Amino acid sequence: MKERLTELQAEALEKVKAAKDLRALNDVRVAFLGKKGRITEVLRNMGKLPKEERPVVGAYANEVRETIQRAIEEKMNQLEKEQMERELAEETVDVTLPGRPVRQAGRHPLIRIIEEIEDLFIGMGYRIAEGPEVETDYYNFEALNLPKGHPARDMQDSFYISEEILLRTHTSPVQARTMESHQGRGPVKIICPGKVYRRDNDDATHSHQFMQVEGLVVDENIRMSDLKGTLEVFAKKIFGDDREIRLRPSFFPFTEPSVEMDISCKICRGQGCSVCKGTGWIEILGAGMVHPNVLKMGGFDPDIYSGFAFGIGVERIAMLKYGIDDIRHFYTNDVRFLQQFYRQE
Ligand code: 2U9
Repeated sequence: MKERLTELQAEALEKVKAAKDLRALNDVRVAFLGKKGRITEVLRNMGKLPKEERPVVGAYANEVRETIQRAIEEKMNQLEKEQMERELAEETVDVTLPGRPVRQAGRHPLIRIIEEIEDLFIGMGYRIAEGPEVETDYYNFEALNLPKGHPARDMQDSFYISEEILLRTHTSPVQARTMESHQGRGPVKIICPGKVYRRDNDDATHSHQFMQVEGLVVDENIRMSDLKGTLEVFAKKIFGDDREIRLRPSFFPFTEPSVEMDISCKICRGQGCSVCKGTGWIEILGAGMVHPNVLKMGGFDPDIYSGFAFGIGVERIAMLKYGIDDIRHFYTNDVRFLQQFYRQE
């Protein structure tokens, strides 16, 4: 029986050695060590041996069993290692290959201007206020000293939804609402960025929908000089320290006195060119001291409080700053236009 075990051990070790993969190795294990395996079968016949031989053969059989088991384990480790190496070799990444280019997006030029304006005014202690784009006639016109019948609120100029509801024509109703919410107590110090709508035929310089940033300060002792200083800081921050400003008298129903602000033309340095139409100056915004009627309707006593307000057309600022000749470029989203702004942080 011992010889039989020795033969089986030699045969098993030979088959373990020849096993090409884990499956074949498992077949060897089942064939020799499994429940119905050949070594198990020999052990089952131990009962037929004379009593004194049984412990010796039994011990030998266990030795054979362990030898085969060890050989299988070693081979299994070796096969697993080989498989792992094969897989790693197949999955090797060539880190020297060039990558696929990723197209990077960027912020829209109008958003860049708005954020730049917001940063500047937040730095001067202003808050940002927002409001609805669909407005009531009251907040869009009435509260801003534009009573019914005023020429600036002609039905032809605005998008009316019903007799009392329209798309806001400026962001001024946000200021009117904010003033009202202060219940007659200052200070109010806000800027209002957002979309506005006017019935206009679209062309290179007009759009039926555009962006504004308007500002409002209401407190005791607010003067025209505060307005002028604020606007000068704004102009120099956006267009450069080398630009001069000037205020010209103007008219708006919601401010009195009203002004328009020009900056000196950078192209001709004040000499006169096609951009400034020969004047040396370029108009950039409108502003003024808040009309007493507007203060009153906003709940403020005009004998105690005064204020200034300004309105900035964002497209116009962006066109002047970046040299854009057609307002429609902002809305058509041609990537060739947009990507020119991507990397100018
Ligand atoms: C309140 C009081 C006063 C806002 C003002 C302007 C002057 C102005 C234009 C600039 C270019 C509009 O986008 S644009 O066409 N705006 O000139 N806006 S003062 O005055 C206000 C607003 C709200 C309560």
